[in-house]
Amino acid sequence: MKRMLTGLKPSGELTLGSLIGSINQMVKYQDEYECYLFVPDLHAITVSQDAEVLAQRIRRTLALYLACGIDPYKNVIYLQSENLYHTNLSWILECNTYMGEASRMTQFKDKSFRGENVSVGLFTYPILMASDILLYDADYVPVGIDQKQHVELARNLAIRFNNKYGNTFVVPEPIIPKIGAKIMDLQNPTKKMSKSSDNYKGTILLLDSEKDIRKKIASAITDSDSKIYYDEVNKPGISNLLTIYSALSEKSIEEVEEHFKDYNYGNFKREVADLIVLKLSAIQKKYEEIINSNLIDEVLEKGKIKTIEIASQKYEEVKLKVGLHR
Ligand code: ATP
Ligand code: LTN
Repeated sequence: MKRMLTGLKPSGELTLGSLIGSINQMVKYQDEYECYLFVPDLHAITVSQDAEVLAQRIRRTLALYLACGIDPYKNVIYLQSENLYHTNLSWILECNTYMGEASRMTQFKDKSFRGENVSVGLFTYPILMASDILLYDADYVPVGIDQKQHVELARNLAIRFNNKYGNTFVVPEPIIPKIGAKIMDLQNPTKKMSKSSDNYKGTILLLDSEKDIRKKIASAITDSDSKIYYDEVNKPGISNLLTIYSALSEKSIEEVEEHFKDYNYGNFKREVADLIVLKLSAIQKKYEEIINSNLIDEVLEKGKIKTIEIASQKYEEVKLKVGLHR
């Protein structure tokens, strides 16, 4: 059975973008592939975090995975920092990564341009991400478009290592959703909807109240035209809402355009909000049942044992090939 793996950083509250771009892909494929879903908490500390808030977010992220429909009995679910092999392999991969290729990562350029006190971890984190993927011989990695370049780095590192030391790693492939690979900010539809955005009105969080969801969609930036059709360049706001509706309803963009063609913007937004509320309220109901139960710890214990076993074998193989032994 092919293996699929992904993770969502607990550096903020999960958004509608992460649901559509990443989690829903895992939910869709969980019967077809052996799925590994983890919380990359070591990635979260590439930017400064409050310790208590981070610990809460780790739990909330796990509860949300399960509430979104990830089956805890079918999938391997784990916490990155509980498995030391991720950072161990990352070091070996770092020593096989060129400064030039690491410096080409556009997300680092964007993030470091915005922030002060940029950490070395923020620069090297795509290599830790490669380690997360290669340790488990993942065939497929479902991510939003912003992470495609990082999965490509993992591919390049796998190929380089295999060529130098003999076949060791599976070369992973990114799985980018056809619809919703980049859900846009509602207030600035040329920018990605992100959990670390400064404008809270632009991002829908999975745990937002119905009232907030309706307000955010009602105030989403559109245009002065009054027609509803998909045109990313001239109508980014409307196109973004059509994409959200299409991804959540699992209908094509053409079907959704046809459905809304005679609507005015107000009614269109109301129906988009209705669908988001319907989907997120079901998730929130499950989340409330899970967050204070023992399920999270049970699942993590199981995941920890299984992933340490797999990762230790891969790491030992790598160590031997590299010459790290007596
Ligand atoms: P930040 O923007 O704060 O760095 P993020 O929201 O991109 O964080 P994650 O929550 O770790 O970071 O992203 C988890 C997954 O969801 C990644 O695969 C990412 O590509 C995807 N994702 C995140 N935001 C979006 C979006 N707006 N549209 C589509 N996919 C997204
Ligand atoms: N870097 C990703 C999160 C992440 C990840 C991974 C995704 C860390 N390790 C391995 C897929 C596979 C992010 O910032 N969204």
